Amino acid sequence: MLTLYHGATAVCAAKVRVTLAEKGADYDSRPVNLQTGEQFDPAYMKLNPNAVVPTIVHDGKVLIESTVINEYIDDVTPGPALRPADAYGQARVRLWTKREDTIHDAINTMTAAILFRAELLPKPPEERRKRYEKMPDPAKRAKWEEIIEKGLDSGLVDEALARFAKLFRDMEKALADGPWLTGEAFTLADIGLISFFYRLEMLSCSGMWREHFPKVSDWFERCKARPSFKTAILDHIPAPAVESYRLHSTPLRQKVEARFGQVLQKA
Ligand SMILES: N[C@@H](CCC(=O)N[C@@H](CS)C(=O)NCC(=O)O)C(=O)O
Repeated sequence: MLTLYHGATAVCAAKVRVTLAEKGADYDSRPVNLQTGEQFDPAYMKLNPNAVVPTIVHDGKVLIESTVINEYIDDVTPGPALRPADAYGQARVRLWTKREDTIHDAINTMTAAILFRAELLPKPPEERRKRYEKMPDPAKRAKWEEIIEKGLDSGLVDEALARFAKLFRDMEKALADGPWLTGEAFTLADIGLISFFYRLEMLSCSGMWREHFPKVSDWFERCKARPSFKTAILDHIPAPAVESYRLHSTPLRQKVEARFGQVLQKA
């Protein structure tokens, strides 16, 4: 049996849930509440010393890192193969999945600048400091502090937008031979990006591709039409969370789109 430690809205965990859904694999669900800090629980950190989700335990074997977990699940569970059989095809999938950590970092920047900032800024500085200090990784801690304090005015937001601009351009080019990122077959390359796109949509940022990248827009609609989008993503995200994302992001939508337009011109 496979056990998945995950968070309802956590995009990296959703990546793994999509893979499990596409494989038709059952799992024992262990929710980790990231809002109340359950990721820092010493028992959980024994499994995942980085204090993040996802983590899987399969027949007693522990595995972390969503991209690695997705390949492992593809290998050990029955169901349709989510990577080509040949080495070159697998390498082409990996060229996409290799980028996922840097794209996740950019997604995290936008979420922190738009949502986490709105939630944390009204709290007393002492309480905010306590939240930062819990993070074991000093680089991540410094990033959070910068973004929560400066919001969209942080230079890290421009870096994130530039990363999206490059990703969308590369996707638009690849999808000329679509319908999927590596051609005819739906693979882990597509799966790795779906929850990231949905997070950007929840943050009212979908204009970034809808205004400029038609093939990317069509690709995301195809992803959303797959049953796994509902069972692995939509069904897990509570309505109040969706509403909170909408509420905090709608007033910032135009500002983000304008900044993205400038970044696109420069890139
Ligand atoms: N590279 C890791 C990143 C995992 C990660 O950062 N997960 C986020 C949710 S998407 C998390 O657990 N954040 C909790 C925190 O930072 O406190 C992976 O792909 O598994």
